[in-house]
Amino acid sequence: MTSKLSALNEWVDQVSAQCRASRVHWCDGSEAETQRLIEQMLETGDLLKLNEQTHPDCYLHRSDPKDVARVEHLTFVCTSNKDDAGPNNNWMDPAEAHALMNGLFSGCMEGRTLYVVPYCMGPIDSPLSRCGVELTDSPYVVANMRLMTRMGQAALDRVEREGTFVKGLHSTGELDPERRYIMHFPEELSIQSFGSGYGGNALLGKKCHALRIASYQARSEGWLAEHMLIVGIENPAGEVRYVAAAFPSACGKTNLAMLIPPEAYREQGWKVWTVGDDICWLHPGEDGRLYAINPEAGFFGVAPGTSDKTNPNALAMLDREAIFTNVATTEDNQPWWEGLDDRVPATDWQGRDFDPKNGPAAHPNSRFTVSIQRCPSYSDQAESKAGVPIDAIVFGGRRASLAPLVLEARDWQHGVLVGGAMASETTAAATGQVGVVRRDPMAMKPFCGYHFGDYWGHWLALGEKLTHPPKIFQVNWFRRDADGGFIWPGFGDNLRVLEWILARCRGEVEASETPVGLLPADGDINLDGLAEQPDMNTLLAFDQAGWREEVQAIDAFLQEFEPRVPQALKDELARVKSALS
Ligand code: OXD
Ligand code: MN
Repeated sequence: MTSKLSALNEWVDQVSAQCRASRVHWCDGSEAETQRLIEQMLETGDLLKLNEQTHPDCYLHRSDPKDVARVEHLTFVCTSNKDDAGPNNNWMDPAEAHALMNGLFSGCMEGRTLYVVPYCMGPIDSPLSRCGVELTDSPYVVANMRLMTRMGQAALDRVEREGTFVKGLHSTGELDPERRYIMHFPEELSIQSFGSGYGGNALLGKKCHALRIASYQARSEGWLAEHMLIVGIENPAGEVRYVAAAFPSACGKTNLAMLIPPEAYREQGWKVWTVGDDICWLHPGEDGRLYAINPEAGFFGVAPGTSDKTNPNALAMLDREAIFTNVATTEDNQPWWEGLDDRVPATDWQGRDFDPKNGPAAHPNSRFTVSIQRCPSYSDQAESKAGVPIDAIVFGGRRASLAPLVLEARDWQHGVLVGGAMASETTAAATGQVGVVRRDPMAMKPFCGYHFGDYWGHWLALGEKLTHPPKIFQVNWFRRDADGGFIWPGFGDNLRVLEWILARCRGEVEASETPVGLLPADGDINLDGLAEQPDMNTLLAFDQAGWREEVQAIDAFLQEFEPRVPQALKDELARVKSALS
């Protein structure tokens, strides 16, 4: 097979010759194709079959033990002008990066098949969607891309109609961490990834395209590509309001996207609808509101901690047609991870007999891949061409202290400061130390494809175009008490906070003003039905001295992005500072 688009054919021919691929396979995305790939991976050991009775059509992939997370230090944004990538990215000169990658790709697919994977990010017929083609030598990547994107013939048809697409080239190479690079060329709308088979490094539609390249594209086209879940909240009157929420990796976006309301809420008729759990493309609509689509079609969720208590919806979709990566297995070959239940696993994520001395049985960043359509709370608006209208944008972080349970920004400009100043403790989703507080503006630190100063400027400019902008909030589910325990119950009970947020959006409740934003008044977060009353005084305290230190830290952080920090953002910080003094 070839394509009607000569630019695509020429690129495939050129890559296939350069990599000396033994075969080229154009993916049509069909069921039969997936079955053939799975058979082949079962033969090579790339996939292992899990218990067919309990988990029909579920497979386990064990990655190389040194290839288990995104590698931010090996991820580059290659713009012709270094300053355009900003201090928030590693930068390499495009010519140098191409020379390096050409060397790595040269001959790397000898004896391997080159798969041509056309995909569409977003509903296949939505004008807000964008297409790409990934060339990869990994059948595991193909199988994941089929779950994570609209992949195959329909995407190819759209690529051919439009004539433009993001070019992604990927090879697992030898999985040598010394020969591993994830390169982005935003000016060329292209991505080159070598030496890793891990999700965020290798499924190029996800972080590389839908965030880094798309954020760059979105800036010139007047929209936003964000690291946000999208969730619909239906109240007892049957009205559904949509919230987009940004959290750093492994801070519970998947859980929030498909939360089950507390019993008292369920009885009243509250429901939650999942549109997306990780990435959100926000476009201004003609009515002056912001509309969101989820560019993805599946979940690549963190397994550890997922249980029928924390996320029953996720668990319900993980017993069929799922790919598990780096989880442990039980004696009867069911997938298992820490926090799932109290069974003792037989085999750890590296295939060894489980021995607690070797650390956790499942890798802390082990994942499941599953189609969003399997989600019990899948929204009937997830395929909407126009997207869903967003009432509230929520920024969240993992902070043991200071940041209150919820805080409302005064207006869009203040909201951009709140998002830009976000900080969170690091998690296992990326290699490096876990638990260190780092600034993670809009949860985009690892994902923004250009200079943060320009990015904040773009947020501010976009806000000016919206006659009905969403309100912006900050949340923190992770406050700890003196013994280190979490104060807020989290999970389904986070709906209590979302209820307040939506009530604020409709102007139904008052809030109390502080220099750093608006806090719920006493008693305005509904705690009915909670077995234990959390310490709301701590959760909603305004710590003036703590915030004074915080604004100094924010100021120092913003300075790192000079001279490109928008004046309006500095003015906003100055306003907060003076209100605090
Ligand atoms: C993810 C991540 O995989 O943010 O979504 O690391
Ligand atoms: Mn993510």
